[in-house]
Amino acid sequence: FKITRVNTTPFEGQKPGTSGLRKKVKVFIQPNYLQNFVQATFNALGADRVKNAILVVSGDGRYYSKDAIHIITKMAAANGVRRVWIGQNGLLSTPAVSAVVRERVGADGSKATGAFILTASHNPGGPHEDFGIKYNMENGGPAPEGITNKIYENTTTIKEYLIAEGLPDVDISTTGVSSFEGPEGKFDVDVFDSTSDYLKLLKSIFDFPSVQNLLSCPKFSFCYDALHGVAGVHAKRIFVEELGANESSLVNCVPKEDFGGGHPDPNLTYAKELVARMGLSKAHSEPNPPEFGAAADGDGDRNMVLGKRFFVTPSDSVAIIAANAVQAIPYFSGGLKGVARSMPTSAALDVVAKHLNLKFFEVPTGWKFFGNLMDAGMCSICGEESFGTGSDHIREKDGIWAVLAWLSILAYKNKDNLGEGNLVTVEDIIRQHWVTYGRHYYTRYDYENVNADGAKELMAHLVKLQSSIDEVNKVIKEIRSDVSNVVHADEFEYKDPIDGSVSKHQGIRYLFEDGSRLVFRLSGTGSEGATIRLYIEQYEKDSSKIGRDSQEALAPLVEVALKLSKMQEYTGRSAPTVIT
Ligand code: VG1
Ligand code: CO
Repeated sequence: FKITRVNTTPFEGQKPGTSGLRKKVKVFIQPNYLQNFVQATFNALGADRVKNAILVVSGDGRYYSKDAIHIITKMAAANGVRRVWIGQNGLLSTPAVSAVVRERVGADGSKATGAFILTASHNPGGPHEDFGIKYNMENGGPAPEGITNKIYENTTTIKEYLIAEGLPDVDISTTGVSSFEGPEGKFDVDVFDSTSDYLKLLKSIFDFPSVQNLLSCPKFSFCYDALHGVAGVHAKRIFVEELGANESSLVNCVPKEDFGGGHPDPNLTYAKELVARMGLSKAHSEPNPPEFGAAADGDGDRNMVLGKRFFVTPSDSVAIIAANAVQAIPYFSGGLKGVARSMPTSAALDVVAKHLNLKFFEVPTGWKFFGNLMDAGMCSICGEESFGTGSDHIREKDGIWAVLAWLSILAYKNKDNLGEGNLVTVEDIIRQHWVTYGRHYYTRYDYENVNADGAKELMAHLVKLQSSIDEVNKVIKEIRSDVSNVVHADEFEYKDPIDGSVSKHQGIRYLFEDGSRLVFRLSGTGSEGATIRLYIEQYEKDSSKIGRDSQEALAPLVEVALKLSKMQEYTGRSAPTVIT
Protein backbone atom coordinates (compact mmCIF):
# COMPACT_ATOMS: atom_id res chain seq x y z
CA PHE A 1 0.00 0.00 0.00
CA LYS A 2 0.98 3.62 -0.25
CA ILE A 3 0.27 6.53 2.07
CA THR A 4 -2.23 9.16 0.95
CA ARG A 5 -2.73 12.55 2.57
CA VAL A 6 -6.36 13.62 2.42
CA ASN A 7 -7.38 17.24 2.88
CA THR A 8 -10.07 17.83 5.47
CA THR A 9 -11.69 20.58 7.52
CA PRO A 10 -12.65 20.56 11.21
CA PHE A 11 -16.00 19.43 12.59
CA GLU A 12 -17.44 21.17 15.58
CA GLY A 13 -18.08 19.35 18.83
CA GLN A 14 -15.48 16.56 18.73
CA LYS A 15 -14.75 16.97 22.43
CA PRO A 16 -14.44 13.66 24.27
CA GLY A 17 -16.85 13.45 27.25
CA THR A 18 -16.77 11.33 30.42
CA SER A 19 -15.73 8.36 28.28
CA GLY A 20 -14.76 9.31 24.74
CA LEU A 21 -16.62 10.84 21.82
CA ARG A 22 -20.25 9.72 21.50
CA LYS A 23 -22.56 10.91 18.74
CA LYS A 24 -25.42 9.72 16.62
CA VAL A 25 -24.37 7.33 13.85
CA LYS A 26 -25.53 9.85 11.26
CA VAL A 27 -22.96 12.28 12.64
CA PHE A 28 -20.17 9.70 12.65
CA ILE A 29 -20.77 8.52 9.08
CA GLN A 30 -20.28 11.97 7.59
CA PRO A 31 -17.26 11.85 5.29
CA ASN A 32 -14.06 12.48 7.28
CA TYR A 33 -15.79 12.73 10.67
CA LEU A 34 -14.25 9.59 12.18
CA GLN A 35 -11.03 10.14 10.24
CA ASN A 36 -10.57 13.61 11.73
CA PHE A 37 -10.96 12.32 15.25
CA VAL A 38 -8.59 9.41 14.71
CA GLN A 39 -5.91 11.62 13.11
CA ALA A 40 -6.35 14.19 15.89
CA THR A 41 -5.70 11.36 18.35
CA PHE A 42 -2.57 10.13 16.55
CA ASN A 43 -1.31 13.71 16.45
CA ALA A 44 -2.04 14.20 20.15
CA LEU A 45 -0.19 11.00 21.05
CA GLY A 46 2.91 12.02 19.11
CA ALA A 47 5.23 9.98 16.93
CA ASP A 48 6.89 8.07 19.79
CA ARG A 49 3.55 6.55 20.81
CA VAL A 50 2.45 5.83 17.22
CA LYS A 51 5.45 4.89 15.07
CA ASN A 52 6.12 1.18 15.27
CA ALA A 53 3.38 0.80 17.83
CA ILE A 54 0.94 -2.06 18.37
CA LEU A 55 -2.60 -0.76 18.45
CA VAL A 56 -5.70 -2.61 19.65
CA VAL A 57 -8.89 -1.75 17.75
CA SER A 58 -12.21 -3.34 18.77
CA GLY A 59 -15.43 -2.67 20.61
CA ASP A 60 -18.95 -3.63 21.49
CA GLY A 61 -19.96 -4.53 17.94
CA ARG A 62 -22.54 -1.80 17.52
CA TYR A 63 -23.63 -0.57 14.10
CA TYR A 64 -20.77 1.10 12.14
CA SER A 65 -18.08 -0.74 14.18
CA LYS A 66 -16.87 -2.85 11.26
CA ASP A 67 -16.53 0.11 8.90
CA ALA A 68 -14.77 2.03 11.63
CA ILE A 69 -12.32 -0.82 12.24
CA HIS A 70 -11.33 -0.86 8.56
CA ILE A 71 -10.88 2.91 8.46
CA ILE A 72 -8.82 2.99 11.66
CA THR A 73 -6.67 0.07 10.51
CA LYS A 74 -5.81 1.89 7.27
CA MET A 75 -5.11 5.12 9.08
CA ALA A 76 -2.95 3.30 11.62
CA ALA A 77 -0.92 1.77 8.79
CA ALA A 78 -0.45 5.18 7.19
CA ASN A 79 0.59 6.76 10.47
CA GLY A 80 3.38 4.25 11.00
CA VAL A 81 1.73 1.79 13.38
CA ARG A 82 3.43 -1.58 12.96
CA ARG A 83 0.63 -3.92 13.95
CA VAL A 84 -3.09 -3.73 14.67
CA TRP A 85 -4.69 -6.24 17.04
CA ILE A 86 -8.38 -6.92 16.49
CA GLY A 87 -10.63 -9.18 18.55
CA GLN A 88 -12.48 -11.71 16.39
CA ASN A 89 -15.41 -10.01 14.64
CA GLY A 90 -14.15 -6.75 16.10
CA LEU A 91 -15.58 -7.73 19.47
CA LEU A 92 -13.83 -6.97 22.73
CA SER A 93 -15.52 -5.64 25.84
CA THR A 94 -13.98 -2.52 27.32
CA PRO A 95 -12.45 -4.50 30.20
CA ALA A 96 -11.19 -7.12 27.74
CA VAL A 97 -9.44 -4.35 25.76
CA SER A 98 -7.83 -3.13 28.95
CA ALA A 99 -6.72 -6.68 29.75
CA VAL A 100 -5.35 -7.19 26.22
CA VAL A 101 -3.36 -3.94 26.35
CA ARG A 102 -1.85 -4.88 29.70
CA GLU A 103 -1.38 -8.62 29.29
CA ARG A 104 -1.27 -9.80 25.69
CA VAL A 105 2.19 -10.52 24.36
CA GLY A 106 2.79 -10.63 20.62
CA ALA A 107 4.81 -13.25 18.76
CA ASP A 108 7.98 -11.16 19.11
CA GLY A 109 7.39 -10.54 22.82
CA SER A 110 6.05 -7.01 22.42
CA LYS A 111 2.93 -5.48 23.96
CA ALA A 112 0.31 -3.01 22.76
CA THR A 113 0.85 0.70 23.15
CA GLY A 114 -2.79 1.68 23.26
CA ALA A 115 -6.29 1.02 21.97
CA PHE A 116 -9.19 2.54 20.15
CA ILE A 117 -12.36 1.26 21.79
CA LEU A 118 -15.42 1.53 19.59
CA THR A 119 -18.44 1.87 21.83
CA ALA A 120 -21.07 4.22 23.14
CA SER A 121 -21.42 1.88 26.11
CA HIS A 122 -24.93 1.97 27.57
CA ASN A 123 -26.38 4.14 24.79
CA PRO A 124 -28.59 2.40 22.21
CA GLY A 125 -27.10 1.38 18.84
CA GLY A 126 -28.22 1.05 15.23
CA PRO A 127 -28.37 3.39 12.22
CA HIS A 128 -30.44 5.96 14.12
CA GLU A 129 -28.71 5.63 17.46
CA ASP A 130 -25.23 6.15 18.89
CA PHE A 131 -21.68 5.32 17.98
CA GLY A 132 -18.61 6.17 20.00
CA ILE A 133 -14.84 6.00 20.13
CA LYS A 134 -12.27 6.46 22.85
CA TYR A 135 -8.55 6.01 23.19
CA ASN A 136 -6.89 4.07 26.00
CA MET A 137 -3.23 4.37 26.92
CA GLU A 138 -0.47 1.84 27.44
CA ASN A 139 -1.64 1.19 31.03
CA GLY A 140 -4.97 -0.01 29.59
CA GLY A 141 -6.87 2.96 30.97
CA PRO A 142 -8.72 5.86 29.33
CA ALA A 143 -6.57 8.71 28.05
CA PRO A 144 -6.15 11.36 30.77
CA GLU A 145 -7.61 14.83 30.34
CA GLY A 146 -4.24 16.18 29.19
CA ILE A 147 -4.49 13.96 26.11
CA THR A 148 -8.24 14.27 25.51
CA ASN A 149 -7.96 18.07 25.63
CA LYS A 150 -5.17 17.91 23.10
CA ILE A 151 -7.22 15.61 20.85
CA TYR A 152 -10.04 18.12 20.98
CA GLU A 153 -7.72 21.03 20.22
CA ASN A 154 -6.35 19.12 17.22
CA THR A 155 -9.87 18.47 15.90
CA THR A 156 -10.45 22.22 15.74
CA THR A 157 -7.46 22.87 13.48
CA ILE A 158 -7.08 19.66 11.49
CA LYS A 159 -6.22 20.06 7.80
CA GLU A 160 -5.34 16.56 6.63
CA TYR A 161 -5.30 12.92 7.62
CA LEU A 162 -3.21 9.97 6.47
CA ILE A 163 -4.66 6.76 5.10
CA ALA A 164 -3.20 3.69 3.44
CA GLU A 165 -4.24 3.33 -0.17
CA GLY A 166 -4.28 -0.18 -1.56
CA LEU A 167 -4.63 -1.86 1.83
CA PRO A 168 -7.66 -4.18 1.60
CA ASP A 169 -10.36 -4.60 4.26
CA VAL A 170 -9.07 -7.48 6.33
CA ASP A 171 -11.42 -10.37 7.13
CA ILE A 172 -12.05 -9.91 10.86
CA SER A 173 -14.28 -12.94 11.23
CA THR A 174 -11.43 -15.46 11.34
CA THR A 175 -8.38 -15.42 13.59
CA GLY A 176 -4.94 -15.14 12.10
CA VAL A 177 -2.28 -12.67 11.01
CA SER A 178 -2.28 -10.89 7.64
CA SER A 179 0.88 -9.06 6.58
CA PHE A 180 1.19 -6.19 4.16
CA GLU A 181 4.08 -4.25 2.71
CA GLY A 182 4.02 -0.45 3.11
CA PRO A 183 6.51 2.32 2.37
CA GLU A 184 7.87 2.06 5.93
CA GLY A 185 8.04 -1.74 6.00
CA LYS A 186 5.79 -4.54 7.14
CA PHE A 187 2.32 -3.91 8.56
CA ASP A 188 0.40 -6.72 10.30
CA VAL A 189 -3.22 -7.19 11.16
CA ASP A 190 -3.66 -9.80 13.86
CA VAL A 191 -7.21 -11.05 14.49
CA PHE A 192 -7.28 -13.02 17.73
CA ASP A 193 -9.71 -14.84 20.01
CA SER A 194 -11.67 -12.23 21.99
CA THR A 195 -11.74 -13.98 25.34
CA SER A 196 -8.47 -15.92 25.84
CA ASP A 197 -6.30 -13.14 27.29
CA TYR A 198 -9.11 -11.75 29.43
CA LEU A 199 -10.00 -15.21 30.72
CA LYS A 200 -6.39 -15.95 31.58
CA LEU A 201 -6.24 -12.80 33.67
CA LEU A 202 -9.54 -13.56 35.45
CA LYS A 203 -8.33 -17.07 36.21
CA SER A 204 -5.30 -15.60 37.95
CA ILE A 205 -7.59 -13.52 40.19
CA PHE A 206 -10.44 -15.83 41.22
CA ASP A 207 -10.66 -19.35 42.53
CA PHE A 208 -12.46 -20.82 39.50
CA PRO A 209 -12.96 -24.31 41.00
CA SER A 210 -14.79 -22.90 44.03
CA VAL A 211 -17.05 -20.77 41.80
CA GLN A 212 -17.65 -23.84 39.68
CA ASN A 213 -18.72 -25.78 42.77
CA LEU A 214 -21.22 -23.12 43.63
CA LEU A 215 -22.61 -22.98 40.10
CA SER A 216 -23.04 -26.73 40.00
CA CYS A 217 -24.77 -26.89 43.39
CA PRO A 218 -28.42 -27.85 42.74
CA LYS A 219 -29.62 -25.34 45.33
CA PHE A 220 -27.96 -22.49 43.47
CA SER A 221 -29.20 -20.92 40.26
CA PHE A 222 -27.73 -18.22 38.05
CA CYS A 223 -28.79 -15.91 35.26
CA TYR A 224 -26.77 -13.45 33.15
CA ASP A 225 -28.21 -10.90 30.72
CA ALA A 226 -25.78 -9.21 28.33
CA LEU A 227 -28.54 -7.08 26.76
CA HIS A 228 -27.15 -8.14 23.36
CA GLY A 229 -23.88 -6.41 24.10
CA VAL A 230 -20.36 -7.77 23.72
CA ALA A 231 -20.27 -9.27 27.23
CA GLY A 232 -22.36 -12.13 25.86
CA VAL A 233 -19.35 -13.46 23.95
CA HIS A 234 -17.18 -13.50 27.06
CA ALA A 235 -20.03 -14.77 29.26
CA LYS A 236 -20.59 -17.84 27.14
CA ARG A 237 -16.94 -18.79 27.31
CA ILE A 238 -16.40 -17.94 30.97
CA PHE A 239 -19.65 -18.89 32.69
CA VAL A 240 -20.74 -21.78 30.51
CA GLU A 241 -17.61 -23.32 29.00
CA GLU A 242 -15.21 -22.67 31.90
CA LEU A 243 -17.44 -22.62 34.95
CA GLY A 244 -20.10 -25.06 33.88
CA ALA A 245 -23.16 -22.84 34.14
CA ASN A 246 -26.14 -24.02 32.15
CA GLU A 247 -26.44 -22.47 28.71
CA SER A 248 -30.01 -21.48 29.60
CA SER A 249 -28.66 -19.15 32.29
CA LEU A 250 -27.54 -16.80 29.54
CA VAL A 251 -30.09 -14.27 28.30
CA ASN A 252 -29.52 -11.94 25.32
CA CYS A 253 -25.93 -13.11 25.04
CA VAL A 254 -25.67 -12.91 21.25
CA PRO A 255 -24.25 -9.49 20.34
CA LYS A 256 -26.36 -7.43 17.96
CA GLU A 257 -25.52 -4.26 16.09
CA ASP A 258 -28.61 -2.58 17.51
CA PHE A 259 -28.77 -4.48 20.80
CA GLY A 260 -32.07 -5.93 19.62
CA GLY A 261 -33.55 -2.44 19.58
CA GLY A 262 -33.05 -2.10 23.34
CA HIS A 263 -31.15 0.21 25.61
CA PRO A 264 -28.07 -1.78 26.72
CA ASP A 265 -28.02 -0.23 30.18
CA PRO A 266 -28.13 -2.68 33.09
CA ASN A 267 -30.61 -1.10 35.46
CA LEU A 268 -34.09 -1.88 36.72
CA THR A 269 -35.70 0.03 33.86
CA TYR A 270 -33.81 -1.28 30.84
CA ALA A 271 -32.81 -4.82 31.87
CA LYS A 272 -36.47 -5.85 31.71
CA GLU A 273 -36.04 -9.54 31.00
CA LEU A 274 -33.60 -10.13 33.82
CA VAL A 275 -35.68 -8.06 36.21
CA ALA A 276 -38.71 -10.22 35.39
CA ARG A 277 -36.74 -13.47 35.74
CA MET A 278 -35.44 -12.37 39.12
CA GLY A 279 -38.93 -11.73 40.40
CA LEU A 280 -38.56 -7.96 40.54
CA SER A 281 -41.08 -6.98 37.91
CA LYS A 282 -44.30 -5.43 39.12
CA ALA A 283 -46.09 -6.53 35.96
CA HIS A 284 -45.13 -10.17 36.13
CA SER A 285 -44.89 -12.57 39.02
CA GLU A 286 -42.12 -15.14 38.83
CA PRO A 287 -42.71 -18.25 40.95
CA ASN A 288 -39.13 -19.36 41.32
CA PRO A 289 -36.44 -16.81 40.48
CA PRO A 290 -32.73 -17.73 40.39
CA GLU A 291 -30.57 -17.12 43.45
CA PHE A 292 -28.31 -14.74 41.58
CA GLY A 293 -28.72 -12.60 38.47
CA ALA A 294 -26.58 -10.02 36.74
CA ALA A 295 -26.64 -7.84 33.65
CA ALA A 296 -24.04 -5.99 31.60
CA ASP A 297 -24.08 -2.89 29.43
CA GLY A 298 -23.23 -2.77 25.72
CA ASP A 299 -19.46 -2.75 26.21
CA GLY A 300 -19.46 -5.06 29.23
CA ASP A 301 -17.87 -2.73 31.75
CA ARG A 302 -21.02 -2.27 33.84
CA ASN A 303 -22.84 -4.74 36.03
CA MET A 304 -26.13 -4.91 37.82
CA VAL A 305 -26.27 -7.50 40.57
CA LEU A 306 -29.55 -8.96 41.75
CA GLY A 307 -30.51 -11.56 44.31
CA LYS A 308 -33.76 -13.48 44.27
CA ARG A 309 -36.38 -10.69 44.33
CA PHE A 310 -33.68 -8.37 45.59
CA PHE A 311 -31.87 -5.38 44.07
CA VAL A 312 -28.30 -4.60 45.11
CA THR A 313 -27.38 -0.93 44.74
CA PRO A 314 -24.04 -0.52 42.99
CA SER A 315 -22.83 1.60 45.91
CA ASP A 316 -23.53 -1.26 48.31
CA SER A 317 -22.04 -3.75 45.87
CA VAL A 318 -18.58 -2.18 45.83
CA ALA A 319 -18.65 -1.78 49.62
CA ILE A 320 -19.51 -5.45 50.10
CA ILE A 321 -16.90 -6.61 47.62
CA ALA A 322 -14.30 -4.52 49.46
CA ALA A 323 -15.43 -5.85 52.84
CA ASN A 324 -15.11 -9.50 51.72
CA ALA A 325 -12.37 -9.44 49.11
CA VAL A 326 -9.43 -10.51 51.25
CA GLN A 327 -11.20 -13.68 52.41
CA ALA A 328 -13.09 -14.55 49.25
CA ILE A 329 -10.82 -13.60 46.34
CA PRO A 330 -7.29 -15.01 46.10
CA TYR A 331 -5.94 -11.96 44.22
CA PHE A 332 -6.60 -9.80 47.29
CA SER A 333 -5.45 -12.26 49.93
CA GLY A 334 -2.43 -10.08 50.73
CA GLY A 335 -4.71 -7.18 51.69
CA LEU A 336 -6.14 -4.14 49.91
CA LYS A 337 -3.93 -1.22 48.97
CA GLY A 338 -6.83 1.18 49.26
CA VAL A 339 -10.34 1.75 47.94
CA ALA A 340 -11.98 4.54 45.97
CA ARG A 341 -15.37 5.68 44.77
CA SER A 342 -16.68 8.41 42.52
CA MET A 343 -18.13 11.45 44.25
CA PRO A 344 -21.84 10.71 43.66
CA THR A 345 -21.45 7.09 44.82
CA SER A 346 -22.85 6.50 48.31
CA ALA A 347 -20.61 6.53 51.34
CA ALA A 348 -21.14 2.81 52.04
CA LEU A 349 -17.56 2.23 50.89
CA ASP A 350 -16.28 4.99 53.19
CA VAL A 351 -17.66 3.16 56.21
CA VAL A 352 -15.98 -0.10 55.17
CA ALA A 353 -12.69 1.72 54.56
CA LYS A 354 -12.86 3.22 58.02
CA HIS A 355 -13.65 -0.11 59.72
CA LEU A 356 -10.87 -1.88 57.87
CA ASN A 357 -8.49 1.02 58.18
CA LEU A 358 -7.96 1.32 54.43
CA LYS A 359 -6.73 4.22 52.34
CA PHE A 360 -9.78 5.86 50.80
CA PHE A 361 -10.27 8.25 47.86
CA GLU A 362 -13.22 10.17 46.44
CA VAL A 363 -12.75 11.07 42.77
CA PRO A 364 -14.86 12.70 40.04
CA THR A 365 -17.21 10.62 37.90
CA GLY A 366 -15.49 8.57 35.18
CA TRP A 367 -13.01 5.75 35.41
CA LYS A 368 -9.94 7.68 34.30
CA PHE A 369 -9.44 9.13 37.79
CA PHE A 370 -9.05 5.70 39.40
CA GLY A 371 -6.23 4.76 37.04
CA ASN A 372 -3.65 7.13 38.49
CA LEU A 373 -4.32 5.82 42.01
CA MET A 374 -3.95 2.25 40.79
CA ASP A 375 -0.78 2.95 38.82
CA ALA A 376 0.65 4.43 42.02
CA GLY A 377 -0.30 1.31 44.00
CA MET A 378 -2.79 3.16 46.18
CA CYS A 379 -6.06 1.54 45.21
CA SER A 380 -7.18 -2.07 44.80
CA ILE A 381 -10.97 -1.85 44.49
CA CYS A 382 -13.19 0.96 43.30
CA GLY A 383 -16.66 1.64 42.09
CA GLU A 384 -19.29 4.03 40.88
CA GLU A 385 -22.99 4.28 41.60
CA SER A 386 -23.62 3.89 37.86
CA PHE A 387 -23.21 0.11 37.96
CA GLY A 388 -19.44 0.24 37.56
CA THR A 389 -17.15 -1.84 39.76
CA GLY A 390 -13.58 -2.92 39.29
CA SER A 391 -10.08 -3.41 40.58
CA ASP A 392 -6.47 -2.79 39.74
CA HIS A 393 -6.26 -5.94 37.62
CA ILE A 394 -7.05 -3.60 34.70
CA ARG A 395 -7.74 0.11 34.25
CA GLU A 396 -11.43 -0.02 33.35
CA LYS A 397 -14.49 -1.08 35.25
CA ASP A 398 -15.26 -4.71 34.66
CA GLY A 399 -18.76 -6.19 34.56
CA ILE A 400 -17.77 -9.85 34.47
CA TRP A 401 -15.15 -9.31 37.17
CA ALA A 402 -17.90 -7.92 39.42
CA VAL A 403 -20.07 -10.98 38.79
CA LEU A 404 -17.14 -13.28 39.56
CA ALA A 405 -16.43 -11.25 42.71
CA TRP A 406 -20.02 -11.78 43.86
CA LEU A 407 -19.97 -15.47 42.97
CA SER A 408 -16.70 -15.78 44.91
CA ILE A 409 -18.24 -14.14 47.96
CA LEU A 410 -21.27 -16.42 47.71
CA ALA A 411 -18.99 -19.44 47.29
CA TYR A 412 -16.96 -18.41 50.32
CA LYS A 413 -19.99 -17.78 52.55
CA ASN A 414 -21.50 -21.09 51.44
CA LYS A 415 -18.42 -23.25 51.50
CA ASP A 416 -19.89 -25.40 54.28
CA ASN A 417 -23.50 -25.57 53.10
CA LEU A 418 -23.38 -26.58 49.47
CA GLY A 419 -24.44 -30.05 50.66
CA GLU A 420 -26.90 -29.78 53.52
CA GLY A 421 -28.47 -26.67 54.99
CA ASN A 422 -29.70 -23.43 53.54
CA LEU A 423 -27.65 -21.26 51.28
CA VAL A 424 -26.59 -17.82 52.41
CA THR A 425 -28.31 -15.63 49.84
CA VAL A 426 -27.43 -12.31 48.24
CA GLU A 427 -30.11 -10.71 50.37
CA ASP A 428 -28.67 -12.27 53.56
CA ILE A 429 -25.24 -10.87 52.73
CA ILE A 430 -26.59 -7.38 52.11
CA ARG A 431 -28.77 -7.30 55.21
CA GLN A 432 -25.91 -8.54 57.37
CA HIS A 433 -23.71 -5.84 55.87
CA TRP A 434 -26.27 -3.17 56.81
CA VAL A 435 -26.43 -4.48 60.36
CA THR A 436 -22.65 -4.23 60.67
CA TYR A 437 -22.00 -0.98 58.83
CA GLY A 438 -25.34 0.83 58.68
CA ARG A 439 -27.35 1.34 55.52
CA HIS A 440 -27.01 4.04 52.91
CA TYR A 441 -30.41 4.52 51.36
CA TYR A 442 -29.68 5.60 47.83
CA THR A 443 -31.42 6.51 44.62
CA ARG A 444 -30.58 8.27 41.38
CA TYR A 445 -33.03 10.22 39.24
CA ASP A 446 -32.06 10.74 35.59
CA TYR A 447 -33.70 13.33 33.39
CA GLU A 448 -32.53 12.22 29.95
CA ASN A 449 -32.39 14.38 26.86
CA VAL A 450 -33.76 17.55 28.41
CA ASN A 451 -33.27 20.97 26.85
CA ALA A 452 -29.59 21.86 27.23
CA ASP A 453 -30.23 25.51 28.13
CA GLY A 454 -32.76 24.56 30.79
CA ALA A 455 -30.27 22.13 32.29
CA LYS A 456 -27.53 24.76 32.39
CA GLU A 457 -29.87 27.25 34.01
CA LEU A 458 -30.83 24.73 36.66
CA MET A 459 -27.19 24.15 37.50
CA ALA A 460 -26.50 27.90 37.55
CA HIS A 461 -29.47 28.40 39.85
CA LEU A 462 -28.06 25.82 42.28
CA VAL A 463 -24.57 27.31 42.21
CA LYS A 464 -26.00 30.73 42.99
CA LEU A 465 -28.14 29.38 45.81
CA GLN A 466 -25.07 27.84 47.40
CA SER A 467 -23.46 31.16 48.23
CA SER A 468 -25.56 31.29 51.39
CA ILE A 469 -26.08 28.12 53.45
CA ASP A 470 -28.54 30.01 55.67
CA GLU A 471 -30.63 30.82 52.65
CA VAL A 472 -30.47 27.18 51.47
CA ASN A 473 -31.63 25.98 54.88
CA LYS A 474 -34.43 28.51 54.93
CA VAL A 475 -35.69 27.30 51.56
CA ILE A 476 -35.36 23.66 52.62
CA LYS A 477 -37.23 24.10 55.89
CA GLU A 478 -40.11 25.64 53.99
CA ILE A 479 -40.24 22.54 51.77
CA ARG A 480 -39.83 19.92 54.53
CA SER A 481 -39.22 20.63 58.17
CA ASP A 482 -38.27 16.99 58.84
CA VAL A 483 -34.91 16.90 57.01
CA SER A 484 -31.68 17.83 58.74
CA ASN A 485 -29.63 20.97 58.07
CA VAL A 486 -27.27 21.49 55.19
CA VAL A 487 -23.84 22.06 56.66
CA HIS A 488 -21.83 22.36 53.47
CA ALA A 489 -22.49 22.95 49.80
CA ASP A 490 -20.02 23.24 46.96
CA GLU A 491 -19.08 22.35 43.43
CA PHE A 492 -16.90 19.28 43.68
CA GLU A 493 -13.30 19.80 42.67
CA TYR A 494 -10.59 17.17 42.64
CA LYS A 495 -6.86 17.48 42.84
CA ASP A 496 -5.21 14.30 41.65
CA PRO A 497 -2.85 13.22 44.45
CA ILE A 498 -0.40 11.75 41.94
CA ASP A 499 -0.03 14.30 39.17
CA GLY A 500 -1.54 17.33 40.90
CA SER A 501 -3.97 18.01 38.05
CA VAL A 502 -7.19 19.75 39.08
CA SER A 503 -10.65 18.90 37.73
CA LYS A 504 -13.32 21.50 38.44
CA HIS A 505 -17.13 21.67 38.15
CA GLN A 506 -17.59 17.99 38.90
CA GLY A 507 -21.10 18.31 40.32
CA ILE A 508 -22.96 20.29 42.94
CA ARG A 509 -23.14 18.83 46.42
CA TYR A 510 -25.32 19.51 49.40
CA LEU A 511 -24.05 17.78 52.51
CA PHE A 512 -26.44 17.46 55.45
CA GLU A 513 -25.69 17.27 59.15
CA ASP A 514 -26.94 13.68 59.43
CA GLY A 515 -24.73 12.45 56.58
CA SER A 516 -27.40 12.76 53.90
CA ARG A 517 -26.33 14.12 50.52
CA LEU A 518 -27.87 15.60 47.44
CA VAL A 519 -25.74 15.76 44.30
CA PHE A 520 -26.59 17.30 40.94
CA ARG A 521 -24.53 16.67 37.81
CA LEU A 522 -24.81 16.99 34.08
CA SER A 523 -24.02 13.79 32.23
CA GLY A 524 -20.96 13.73 29.98
CA THR A 525 -21.90 10.66 27.96
CA GLY A 526 -25.12 11.65 26.18
CA SER A 527 -25.28 12.42 22.50
CA GLU A 528 -28.32 14.68 22.39
CA GLY A 529 -29.61 17.52 24.59
CA ALA A 530 -28.56 17.25 28.23
CA THR A 531 -29.08 14.67 30.92
CA ILE A 532 -29.41 15.80 34.51
CA ARG A 533 -28.51 13.31 37.19
CA LEU A 534 -29.75 13.78 40.72
CA TYR A 535 -28.24 11.55 43.41
CA ILE A 536 -29.94 11.19 46.77
CA GLU A 537 -28.48 9.48 49.80
CA GLN A 538 -29.29 9.03 53.47
CA TYR A 539 -27.34 7.14 56.10
CA GLU A 540 -29.11 5.03 58.72
CA LYS A 541 -27.08 3.46 61.51
CA ASP A 542 -30.00 2.35 63.66
CA SER A 543 -30.44 -1.34 62.83
CA SER A 544 -34.14 -1.18 63.60
CA LYS A 545 -34.58 1.26 60.72
CA ILE A 546 -32.54 -0.36 57.97
CA GLY A 547 -35.30 -2.45 56.45
CA ARG A 548 -37.40 0.28 54.85
CA ASP A 549 -38.27 0.63 51.19
CA SER A 550 -35.66 3.00 49.81
CA GLN A 551 -37.98 5.25 47.78
CA GLU A 552 -40.14 5.67 50.85
CA ALA A 553 -37.20 6.36 53.14
CA LEU A 554 -35.82 8.93 50.71
CA ALA A 555 -39.13 10.65 49.89
CA PRO A 556 -38.49 13.75 52.05
CA LEU A 557 -35.04 14.31 50.51
CA VAL A 558 -36.38 13.73 47.01
CA GLU A 559 -39.02 16.36 47.57
CA VAL A 560 -36.40 18.80 48.83
CA ALA A 561 -34.13 18.11 45.86
CA LEU A 562 -36.85 18.62 43.26
CA LYS A 563 -38.18 21.80 44.77
CA LEU A 564 -34.81 23.28 45.68
CA SER A 565 -33.58 22.80 42.13
CA LYS A 566 -36.91 23.83 40.55
CA MET A 567 -36.55 20.71 38.44
CA GLN A 568 -39.94 20.90 36.79
CA GLU A 569 -39.62 24.61 36.11
CA TYR A 570 -36.27 24.27 34.35
CA THR A 571 -36.82 20.99 32.53
CA GLY A 572 -40.57 20.83 31.99
CA ARG A 573 -40.44 17.27 33.36
CA SER A 574 -42.70 16.14 36.15
CA ALA A 575 -40.92 12.80 36.49
CA PRO A 576 -37.45 11.40 35.73
CA THR A 577 -36.77 9.15 32.73
CA VAL A 578 -35.08 6.52 34.86
CA ILE A 579 -34.92 5.89 38.59
CA THR A 580 -32.25 3.56 39.89
C1 VG1 B 1 -21.85 7.88 33.11
C2 VG1 B 1 -21.78 7.46 34.56
C3 VG1 B 1 -20.33 7.36 34.99
C4 VG1 B 1 -19.58 6.40 34.07
C5 VG1 B 1 -19.74 6.86 32.63
C6 VG1 B 1 -19.12 5.90 31.64
O1 VG1 B 1 -21.28 9.15 32.97
O2 VG1 B 1 -22.48 8.36 35.39
O3 VG1 B 1 -20.28 6.95 36.34
O4 VG1 B 1 -18.22 6.35 34.40
O5 VG1 B 1 -21.12 6.96 32.30
O6 VG1 B 1 -19.68 4.65 31.74
P1 VG1 B 1 -22.17 10.48 32.87
O7 VG1 B 1 -21.17 11.58 32.60
O8 VG1 B 1 -23.15 10.25 31.79
O9 VG1 B 1 -22.85 10.61 34.19
V1 VG1 B 1 -19.77 3.68 30.40
O10 VG1 B 1 -20.22 2.20 30.90
O11 VG1 B 1 -20.97 4.60 29.56
O12 VG1 B 1 -18.39 3.82 29.58
CO1 CO C 1 -20.03 0.83 29.49
